[in-house]
Amino acid sequence: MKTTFSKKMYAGICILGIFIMFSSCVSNTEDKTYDDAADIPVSREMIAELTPPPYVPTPVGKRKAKKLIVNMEILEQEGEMTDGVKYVYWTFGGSVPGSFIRTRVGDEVEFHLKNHPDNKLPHNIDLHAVTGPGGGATSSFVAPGHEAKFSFKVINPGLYVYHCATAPVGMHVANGMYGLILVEPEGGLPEVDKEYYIMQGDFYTKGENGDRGLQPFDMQKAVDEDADYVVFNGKVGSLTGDNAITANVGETVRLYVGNGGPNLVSSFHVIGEIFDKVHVEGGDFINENVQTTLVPAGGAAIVEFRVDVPGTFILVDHSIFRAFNKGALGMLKVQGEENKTIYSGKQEEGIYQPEGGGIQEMPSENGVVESEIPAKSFEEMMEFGKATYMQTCFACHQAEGQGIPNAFPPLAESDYLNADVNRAIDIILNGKSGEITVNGQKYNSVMTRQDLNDDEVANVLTYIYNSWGNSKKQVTPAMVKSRRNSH
Ligand code: HEC
Ligand SMILES: [Cu+2]
Repeated sequence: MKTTFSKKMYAGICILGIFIMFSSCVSNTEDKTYDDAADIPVSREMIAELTPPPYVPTPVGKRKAKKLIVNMEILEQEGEMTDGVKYVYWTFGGSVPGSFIRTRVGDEVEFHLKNHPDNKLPHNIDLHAVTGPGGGATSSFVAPGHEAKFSFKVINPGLYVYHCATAPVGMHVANGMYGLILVEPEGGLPEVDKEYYIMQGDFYTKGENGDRGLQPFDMQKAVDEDADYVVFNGKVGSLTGDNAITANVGETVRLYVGNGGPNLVSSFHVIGEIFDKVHVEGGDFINENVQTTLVPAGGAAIVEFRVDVPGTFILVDHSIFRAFNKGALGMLKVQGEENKTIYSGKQEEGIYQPEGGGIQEMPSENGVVESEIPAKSFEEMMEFGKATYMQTCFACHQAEGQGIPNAFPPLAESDYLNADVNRAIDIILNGKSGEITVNGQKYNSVMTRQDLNDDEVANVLTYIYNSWGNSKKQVTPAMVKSRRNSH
């Protein structure tokens, strides 16, 4: 009632002042703003586009509020947690996290929740974007082979989690039943170049991290909050290597970041980037220039940044053992021109001698000039090599070169290492990412380039090749130097 009246009044004023106030008339009559989003009328129907991670549906832009039909199918299906480890996921739409739902304020969502006849259990959905008891849970409870329908009006803009709320709730969530629903404000969010969907979750398996085979859910570990896997988008490696998300230098990137839990909160961070903007907790409040943002279990955040330099930027939960040992690691690969002002790369290295002599020049780039350093005996190389190993390599590859299953490949009796000396030198000089197979186990992770001079590389590799059952090769500084120069 109130709205119709004020619309007419506006039209009247507009006609009187049509020459002076033309532009404001157009905006006021065409796009009336409503104090109460519940009053926004809907025109026509539309089937919602749903996307699996890391993709998001088309932005709402300037579209009017609509009746939006969401067809969501629940599927219980076996998937891969990491190489050789299988898990039965319960999913909204066949992915973990579930399909991304994109709406705008004022939309009336007609939700069809379908429980596939092959499923074993009843499920439902609680959407945090719903104003109503249980967020829709009580109205959406549905047995296998059935479909439940309910509808709701989205009245608060923001990024919201949805999840299953069927008992035992924790178990349904732990098996992957969560996702994100975005409610854009009238007129849509500002345009950006790239948008992606990332959601963290913690998983609890009967076996330990890396134990092979089909792993059942472990209720006691879940209660104890003792996670075996903490991952982005449902599995280890969902966003690394060929699955990395991408952007070009100069582009703006928006990440819709959720956390399904069930237990752990996420300290979301992108190594080598600063978030220009964070929609804190997915709401209206925007913080700027943020390094790490906290994403609570059952919560979300929208982060935005411009990528200025090329390279691989690593996405992590900065509770850092989760990233390097439990899977919470992803990659954003940025291509384009270098910008040496923003980031130079290593410019020079000198020898620092506190007892005098100041900083000496080191024949840096190409390593140490051999003639200046007398050649070392094999015993000396082993000794220096061990020292370098214990300083730089040990943290990941472990004291006896045994590595850590699923995270860091072994150097002890490594068929990969022994097969090719030049390749091993290159890995230390340039770093390594992408899938490799070491002694029959697949690894798909990142080793950053190690800042060692030719002598140090030669020593450490000689030490490794002559320890732990390896092939007893000797690596000389000259060999390292020629690999360095070949790039
Ligand atoms: C921060 C952790 C980390 C550190 C430190 C590190 N590595 Fe690695 N390394 C890795 C990872 C991860 C891989 C596998 C990369 C992949 O999946 O592509 C790897 C792979 C390798 C490989 C090839 C695979 C194999 O097992 O034979 C060699 C050789 C190697 N590293 C040697 C070294 C040496 C020597 C050092 C020390 C100078 C070192 N690494 C330091 C993490 C690390
Ligand atoms: Cu469920």
